[in-house]
Amino acid sequence: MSLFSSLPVLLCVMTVSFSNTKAIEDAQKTCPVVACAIPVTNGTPGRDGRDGPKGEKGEPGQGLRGSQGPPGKMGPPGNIGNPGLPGPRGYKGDRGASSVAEAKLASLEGQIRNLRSELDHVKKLQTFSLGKKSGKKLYVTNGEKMPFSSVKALCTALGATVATPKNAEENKAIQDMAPDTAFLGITDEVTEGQFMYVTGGRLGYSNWKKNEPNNHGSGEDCVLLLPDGLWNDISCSSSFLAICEFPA
Ligand SMILES: [Ca+2]
Ligand SMILES: [Ca+2]
Repeated sequence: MSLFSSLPVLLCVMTVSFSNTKAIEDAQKTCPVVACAIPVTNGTPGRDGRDGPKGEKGEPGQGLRGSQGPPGKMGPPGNIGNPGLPGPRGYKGDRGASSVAEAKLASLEGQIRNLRSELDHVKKLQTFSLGKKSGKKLYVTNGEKMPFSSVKALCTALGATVATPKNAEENKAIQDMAPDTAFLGITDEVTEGQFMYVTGGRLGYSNWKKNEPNNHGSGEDCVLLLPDGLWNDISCSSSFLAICEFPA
Protein backbone atom coordinates (compact mmCIF):
# COMPACT_ATOMS: atom_id res chain seq x y z
CA MET A 1 0.00 0.00 0.00
CA SER A 2 1.35 3.47 -1.03
CA LEU A 3 1.60 6.52 1.16
CA PHE A 4 -1.14 8.37 -0.78
CA SER A 5 -3.66 5.67 -0.47
CA SER A 6 -3.46 5.92 3.35
CA LEU A 7 -3.60 9.74 3.46
CA PRO A 8 -7.40 10.17 3.77
CA VAL A 9 -7.36 7.95 6.86
CA LEU A 10 -4.75 10.13 8.52
CA LEU A 11 -6.70 13.27 7.66
CA CYS A 12 -9.79 11.79 9.23
CA VAL A 13 -7.91 10.90 12.38
CA MET A 14 -6.55 14.40 12.64
CA THR A 15 -9.97 15.91 12.10
CA VAL A 16 -11.57 13.70 14.75
CA SER A 17 -8.92 14.66 17.27
CA PHE A 18 -10.48 18.11 17.53
CA SER A 19 -13.08 16.49 19.82
CA ASN A 20 -15.74 18.76 18.52
CA THR A 21 -19.13 17.45 17.60
CA LYS A 22 -19.55 19.80 14.73
CA ALA A 23 -16.14 18.91 13.41
CA ILE A 24 -16.97 15.19 13.69
CA GLU A 25 -20.16 15.63 11.74
CA ASP A 26 -18.30 17.60 9.07
CA ALA A 27 -15.62 15.04 8.91
CA GLN A 28 -18.20 12.29 8.45
CA LYS A 29 -19.71 14.27 5.62
CA THR A 30 -16.41 14.99 3.97
CA CYS A 31 -14.69 11.70 4.55
CA PRO A 32 -15.49 9.09 2.00
CA VAL A 33 -16.90 6.05 3.77
CA VAL A 34 -14.67 3.84 1.84
CA ALA A 35 -11.62 5.70 3.12
CA CYS A 36 -12.78 5.94 6.85
CA ALA A 37 -14.09 2.42 7.47
CA ILE A 38 -11.69 -0.34 8.09
CA PRO A 39 -13.27 -3.44 6.64
CA VAL A 40 -14.19 -5.93 9.49
CA THR A 41 -15.97 -9.19 9.63
CA ASN A 42 -19.20 -9.73 11.74
CA GLY A 43 -18.52 -10.81 15.35
CA THR A 44 -20.29 -13.52 17.29
CA PRO A 45 -23.83 -12.68 18.69
CA GLY A 46 -23.86 -10.92 22.03
CA ARG A 47 -25.33 -12.33 25.22
CA ASP A 48 -29.06 -12.24 25.83
CA GLY A 49 -30.34 -9.05 27.44
CA ARG A 50 -32.12 -8.95 30.80
CA ASP A 51 -35.76 -10.04 31.11
CA GLY A 52 -38.21 -7.27 30.37
CA PRO A 53 -40.99 -6.12 32.82
CA LYS A 54 -43.95 -8.46 33.43
CA GLY A 55 -46.69 -8.00 30.90
CA GLU A 56 -50.39 -7.36 31.60
CA LYS A 57 -52.68 -10.26 32.46
CA GLY A 58 -54.00 -11.86 29.35
CA GLU A 59 -57.64 -12.64 28.42
CA PRO A 60 -59.14 -15.94 29.68
CA GLY A 61 -58.25 -18.79 27.46
CA GLN A 62 -60.68 -20.29 24.99
CA GLY A 63 -59.82 -23.86 25.81
CA LEU A 64 -62.36 -26.53 26.90
CA ARG A 65 -63.71 -26.33 30.50
CA GLY A 66 -62.78 -29.27 32.71
CA SER A 67 -65.41 -31.57 34.20
CA GLN A 68 -66.94 -30.55 37.59
CA GLY A 69 -65.15 -32.01 40.59
CA PRO A 70 -66.81 -34.04 43.42
CA PRO A 71 -68.74 -32.12 46.17
CA GLY A 72 -66.60 -30.80 49.03
CA LYS A 73 -66.91 -31.88 52.68
CA MET A 74 -69.99 -30.73 54.63
CA GLY A 75 -69.28 -27.54 56.58
CA PRO A 76 -69.95 -27.09 60.36
CA PRO A 77 -73.59 -26.38 61.40
CA GLY A 78 -74.52 -22.70 61.48
CA ASN A 79 -75.87 -20.73 64.48
CA ILE A 80 -79.53 -21.11 65.49
CA GLY A 81 -81.56 -18.46 63.74
CA ASN A 82 -84.03 -15.99 65.38
CA PRO A 83 -87.59 -17.24 66.15
CA GLY A 84 -89.97 -16.78 63.32
CA LEU A 85 -93.06 -14.55 63.39
CA PRO A 86 -96.18 -15.96 65.10
CA GLY A 87 -98.44 -17.88 62.83
CA PRO A 88 -101.95 -16.76 61.87
CA ARG A 89 -104.73 -17.18 64.41
CA GLY A 90 -106.50 -20.50 64.12
CA TYR A 91 -110.21 -21.14 63.72
CA LYS A 92 -112.41 -21.20 66.77
CA GLY A 93 -112.65 -24.75 68.10
CA ASP A 94 -115.68 -26.72 69.18
CA ARG A 95 -117.04 -26.40 72.67
CA GLY A 96 -114.82 -28.68 74.70
CA ALA A 97 -114.75 -30.15 78.18
CA SER A 98 -113.26 -26.93 79.61
CA SER A 99 -116.36 -24.92 78.72
CA VAL A 100 -118.47 -27.50 80.54
CA ALA A 101 -116.17 -27.14 83.55
CA GLU A 102 -116.49 -23.35 83.33
CA ALA A 103 -120.26 -23.63 83.39
CA LYS A 104 -120.08 -25.85 86.49
CA LEU A 105 -117.64 -23.40 88.09
CA ALA A 106 -120.00 -20.50 87.44
CA SER A 107 -122.83 -22.52 88.98
CA LEU A 108 -120.72 -23.28 92.07
CA GLU A 109 -119.74 -19.63 92.42
CA GLY A 110 -123.42 -18.71 92.40
CA GLN A 111 -124.14 -21.30 95.08
CA ILE A 112 -121.27 -19.96 97.21
CA ARG A 113 -122.67 -16.44 96.94
CA ASN A 114 -126.06 -17.71 98.12
CA LEU A 115 -124.49 -19.62 101.01
CA ARG A 116 -122.51 -16.56 102.09
CA SER A 117 -125.68 -14.52 102.07
CA GLU A 118 -127.48 -17.15 104.16
CA LEU A 119 -124.50 -17.40 106.55
CA ASP A 120 -124.50 -13.64 107.10
CA HIS A 121 -128.19 -13.85 107.89
CA VAL A 122 -127.62 -16.71 110.39
CA LYS A 123 -124.79 -14.77 112.03
CA LYS A 124 -127.07 -11.81 112.54
CA LEU A 125 -129.71 -14.04 114.09
CA GLN A 126 -127.09 -15.67 116.29
CA THR A 127 -125.79 -12.28 117.36
CA PHE A 128 -129.30 -11.26 118.27
CA SER A 129 -130.29 -14.46 120.09
CA LEU A 130 -127.11 -15.88 121.62
CA GLY A 131 -124.38 -13.36 121.99
CA LYS A 132 -123.52 -9.80 122.65
CA LYS A 133 -121.67 -8.01 119.94
CA SER A 134 -119.15 -5.32 120.72
CA GLY A 135 -117.21 -3.77 117.91
CA LYS A 136 -116.28 -6.60 115.54
CA LYS A 137 -116.44 -9.50 118.02
CA LEU A 138 -119.07 -12.08 118.82
CA TYR A 139 -119.06 -13.85 122.21
CA VAL A 140 -120.73 -17.24 122.45
CA THR A 141 -121.09 -19.69 125.32
CA ASN A 142 -122.46 -23.21 125.51
CA GLY A 143 -123.26 -22.69 129.21
CA GLU A 144 -120.82 -25.41 130.33
CA LYS A 145 -118.09 -25.16 132.96
CA MET A 146 -114.68 -26.76 132.43
CA PRO A 147 -110.93 -26.29 133.16
CA PHE A 148 -109.14 -23.59 131.23
CA SER A 149 -107.30 -26.07 128.96
CA SER A 150 -110.67 -27.51 127.86
CA VAL A 151 -112.09 -24.03 127.23
CA LYS A 152 -109.08 -23.23 125.08
CA ALA A 153 -109.39 -26.50 123.13
CA LEU A 154 -113.13 -26.01 122.60
CA CYS A 155 -112.77 -22.50 121.25
CA THR A 156 -109.84 -23.50 119.01
CA ALA A 157 -111.88 -26.39 117.56
CA LEU A 158 -114.59 -23.87 116.63
CA GLY A 159 -112.09 -21.60 114.89
CA ALA A 160 -112.41 -19.12 117.74
CA THR A 161 -110.39 -17.95 120.77
CA VAL A 162 -111.22 -17.70 124.49
CA ALA A 163 -113.12 -14.47 125.17
CA THR A 164 -110.55 -11.72 125.70
CA PRO A 165 -111.66 -8.15 126.45
CA LYS A 166 -109.27 -5.58 125.00
CA ASN A 167 -111.13 -2.57 126.40
CA ALA A 168 -113.91 -1.63 128.85
CA GLU A 169 -116.61 -1.90 126.19
CA GLU A 170 -115.67 -5.48 125.31
CA ASN A 171 -115.34 -6.34 129.00
CA LYS A 172 -118.92 -5.07 129.56
CA ALA A 173 -120.21 -7.02 126.56
CA ILE A 174 -118.81 -10.30 127.95
CA GLN A 175 -120.07 -9.49 131.43
CA ASP A 176 -123.59 -8.87 130.12
CA MET A 177 -123.83 -12.15 128.17
CA ALA A 178 -122.12 -14.37 130.78
CA PRO A 179 -124.63 -16.09 133.10
CA ASP A 180 -121.81 -16.96 135.51
CA THR A 181 -118.11 -16.42 136.25
CA ALA A 182 -116.10 -17.22 133.11
CA PHE A 183 -112.51 -17.77 132.02
CA LEU A 184 -110.82 -15.05 129.95
CA GLY A 185 -108.11 -15.72 127.38
CA ILE A 186 -105.39 -14.30 129.63
CA THR A 187 -102.70 -16.12 131.69
CA ASP A 188 -99.31 -15.66 133.36
CA GLU A 189 -98.33 -19.30 132.66
CA VAL A 190 -95.20 -18.27 130.76
CA THR A 191 -93.78 -15.81 133.30
CA GLU A 192 -95.27 -15.54 136.77
CA GLY A 193 -96.81 -12.14 137.37
CA GLN A 194 -96.64 -11.15 133.70
CA PHE A 195 -100.12 -11.67 132.28
CA MET A 196 -100.41 -12.03 128.51
CA TYR A 197 -103.10 -12.82 125.93
CA VAL A 198 -103.19 -16.53 125.00
CA THR A 199 -103.10 -15.36 121.38
CA GLY A 200 -99.85 -13.49 122.14
CA GLY A 201 -98.89 -10.03 123.39
CA ARG A 202 -98.89 -8.25 126.70
CA LEU A 203 -102.03 -6.83 128.25
CA GLY A 204 -103.21 -3.47 126.94
CA TYR A 205 -106.26 -3.31 129.22
CA SER A 206 -107.03 -4.82 132.62
CA ASN A 207 -109.83 -4.59 135.20
CA TRP A 208 -108.40 -6.31 138.30
CA LYS A 209 -110.38 -6.54 141.53
CA LYS A 210 -108.68 -4.92 144.49
CA ASN A 211 -105.66 -6.90 145.76
CA GLU A 212 -105.68 -9.04 142.63
CA PRO A 213 -103.84 -10.69 140.99
CA ASN A 214 -102.42 -12.34 144.12
CA ASN A 215 -101.29 -15.74 142.78
CA HIS A 216 -103.00 -17.20 145.83
CA GLY A 217 -102.19 -20.61 147.33
CA SER A 218 -100.27 -22.98 145.11
CA GLY A 219 -100.45 -20.42 142.32
CA GLU A 220 -103.09 -18.80 140.12
CA ASP A 221 -102.20 -18.35 136.45
CA CYS A 222 -105.61 -18.02 134.77
CA VAL A 223 -108.06 -15.09 134.83
CA LEU A 224 -111.72 -15.10 135.82
CA LEU A 225 -114.34 -12.53 134.86
CA LEU A 226 -116.50 -11.98 137.96
CA PRO A 227 -120.24 -11.10 137.74
CA ASP A 228 -119.40 -7.47 138.54
CA GLY A 229 -116.97 -7.29 135.60
CA LEU A 230 -113.80 -7.26 137.73
CA TRP A 231 -110.95 -9.74 137.26
CA ASN A 232 -109.37 -12.25 139.63
CA ASP A 233 -106.48 -14.60 138.97
CA ILE A 234 -107.52 -18.19 139.61
CA SER A 235 -106.22 -21.75 139.26
CA CYS A 236 -106.34 -22.95 135.66
CA SER A 237 -107.48 -26.42 136.76
CA SER A 238 -110.67 -25.07 138.34
CA SER A 239 -113.81 -25.25 136.18
CA PHE A 240 -115.62 -22.11 135.03
CA LEU A 241 -117.85 -21.02 132.18
CA ALA A 242 -116.50 -21.31 128.67
CA ILE A 243 -117.01 -18.29 126.45
CA CYS A 244 -115.53 -18.21 122.97
CA GLU A 245 -114.84 -15.12 120.90
CA PHE A 246 -115.51 -15.00 117.13
CA PRO A 247 -114.67 -12.26 114.71
CA ALA A 248 -118.05 -10.91 113.59
CA1 LIG B 1 -99.84 -16.47 138.61
CA1 LIG C 1 -106.41 -14.45 142.88
